[in-house]
Amino acid sequence: MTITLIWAQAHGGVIGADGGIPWHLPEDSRRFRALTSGGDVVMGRKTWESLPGRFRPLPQRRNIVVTRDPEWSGMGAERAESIEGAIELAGDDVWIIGGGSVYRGAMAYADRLEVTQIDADIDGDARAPEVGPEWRVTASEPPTGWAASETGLRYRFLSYRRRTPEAPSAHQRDR
Ligand code: VY7
Repeated sequence: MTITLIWAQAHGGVIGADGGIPWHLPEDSRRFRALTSGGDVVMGRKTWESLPGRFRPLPQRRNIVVTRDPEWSGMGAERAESIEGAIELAGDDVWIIGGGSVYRGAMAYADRLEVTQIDADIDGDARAPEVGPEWRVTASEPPTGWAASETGLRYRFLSYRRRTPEAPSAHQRDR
């Protein structure tokens, strides 16, 4: 099983504002669809509610929604009571698609991160999780600098893998 977190962020890790995504970046929407299609998407209840009606459930994917509300149901969605429960329900190819609180709760289980960085100061009220030193960038598209969107925004796609635990270094050994 591979668990991947996927998000798009502006400067300062802003991922959302007022229950939505405060930009329009079609190149990112296309990449999101291409990567997640055929897999299972796990999202929080607010992210589910934020999806435009015609994209709910996200087509060609199993949609798993995390909520503590045992009464909750959504057409085309499966409910899980926790992130752990969602991961147990999911198949081999799991995509955690947000939002902020679900990313933070899922970070410990993640094998990969697919992060779209947007080179813009955009106000928001939801933030990406911290990406600590246990993560390393394994790919960047473009390899250096930024791509220019048809919208005029500058962006890049970064792929991260969890760093393999390091062997003890020489100065830690032999003591
Ligand atoms: C954005 C949309 C926004 C507005 C209109 C349509 C990364 C994204 C997410 C989540 C982008 C969105 C869409 C585009 C994708 C379509 C459904 C309609 C599909 C994320 N990097 N980017 N996201 N959609 N978690 N991570 O929701 O989407 O996938 O079928």
